[in-house]
Amino acid sequence: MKIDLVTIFPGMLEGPFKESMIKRAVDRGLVEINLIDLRSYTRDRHRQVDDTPYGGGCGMILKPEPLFEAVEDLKSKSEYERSWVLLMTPQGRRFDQQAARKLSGEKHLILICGRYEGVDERVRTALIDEEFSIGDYVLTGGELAAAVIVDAVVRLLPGFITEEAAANESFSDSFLEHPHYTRPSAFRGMEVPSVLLSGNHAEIERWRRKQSIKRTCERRPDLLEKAKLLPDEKSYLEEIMRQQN
Ligand code: 6GU
Repeated sequence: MKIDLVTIFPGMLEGPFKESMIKRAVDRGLVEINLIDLRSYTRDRHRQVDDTPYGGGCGMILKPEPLFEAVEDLKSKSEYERSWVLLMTPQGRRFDQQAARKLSGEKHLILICGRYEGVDERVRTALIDEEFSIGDYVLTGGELAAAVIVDAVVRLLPGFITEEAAANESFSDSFLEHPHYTRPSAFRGMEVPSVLLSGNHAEIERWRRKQSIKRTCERRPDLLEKAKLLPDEKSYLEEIMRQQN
């Protein structure tokens, strides 16, 4: 996969892809990540990327010409037939795991980081395939949102995570994680649940699923509405609900 990030602050995006697992994916050639400075697609002496809004009002709007030239150039340089162009904006659809899964099937993503009051409407209508927000709060620009989306997408690429982790994915989509423990088995009077020390893997798996459902029920009941529950999971849930009421 190839990911191009178009921004006027490339420095904001340098850190996140140079560490840890995403760096490994880049080093292993699973993904190529390029930071593109929007200013390099300006032609005027002042390298102007934004301008005041027609009709008046405060704030600056990203001009169409540099964005069109950037996206057209990146598409023409790509070896892939199809490029999928995303705009990071608080007005976009809320990004979630399902969107991450869909994007991970693309070969070439171009992420445009919005800034200021927004982008010229002609960019939206003629250049962008999909608009994303990462949540209901306001960021100073789309750079951090783009970093979040790249992270979520890259970890889903084939070969990134182990088979076992991939198999767990559909479960973790609908339920929160169960509690985790590591050594020591007793710490400041707090004991690790004995089932985890029992060596009984079937029993441990049952305990974990039950804890996952309990946590989800307590903290994110909205997730349970979307979940496809197995019959035994349904009975756990009913038991937990009865205990809550
Ligand atoms: Cl994509 N951009 C901005 N500026 N703020 C946001 C956002 C994006 N997603 C949530 N808040």
